[in-house]
Amino acid sequence: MIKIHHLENSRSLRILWLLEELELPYELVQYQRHATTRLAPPELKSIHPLGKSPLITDGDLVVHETGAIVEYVLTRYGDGRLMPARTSPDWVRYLQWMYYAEGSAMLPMMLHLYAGRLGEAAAPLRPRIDSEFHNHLSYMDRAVSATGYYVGSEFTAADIVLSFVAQAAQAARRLDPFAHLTAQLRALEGRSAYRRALERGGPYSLNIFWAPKP
Ligand SMILES: N[C@@H](CCC(=O)N[C@@H](CS)C(=O)NCC(=O)O)C(=O)O
Repeated sequence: MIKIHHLENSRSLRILWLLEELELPYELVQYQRHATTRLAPPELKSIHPLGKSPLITDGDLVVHETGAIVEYVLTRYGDGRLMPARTSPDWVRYLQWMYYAEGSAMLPMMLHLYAGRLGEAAAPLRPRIDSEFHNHLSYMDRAVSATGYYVGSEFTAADIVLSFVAQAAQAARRLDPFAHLTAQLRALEGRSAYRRALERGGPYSLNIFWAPKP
């Protein structure tokens, strides 16, 4: 059975959500962040040297990195669900979104997060961070404007993976101008599988990272 090594308030909720959508059984191992540094506890490094979450084990196999975990789970257990067929023209679009989420869209979120710790010293970075926020969020907003999904008119794992970007933007108070993305996030968070993942994973908030200081 798949075991999810789940760090609180993290990207890892997406993997619980994926398995809930697929109605696959899984074992959950919970990890708490350090109260001050917010980093993952050292025990995660005994599963994988990076010590990051999400992380799954399936028998002897250890898989890290959200996109790879999603790809592994869908290929091994998905029976064609939550992704377009490889022969479909939508498949390459799906692939792009899957890589884009962590490879590109998270960059402005992370820059914003770390620049926030520099206070005024980060001022020269601000225009670039802000323009990249706008660049990515408007691109994502346009993409979901027609159907509410990134790929065609079907809910896919790309919607799950990219939801974290929208949630981080929401915590940073940057999501409101993007009406389609905001509506999509609301709809996704209403899905019963998402609600079950939240119940199982425990309290979830990204405000501790991205919310602006009062
Ligand atoms: N691109 C990686 C990012 C993994 C990552 O940085 N996870 C964060 C949680 S959102 C983490 O484990 N942080 C704790 C730490 O760095 O100690 C993925 O999507 O799997």
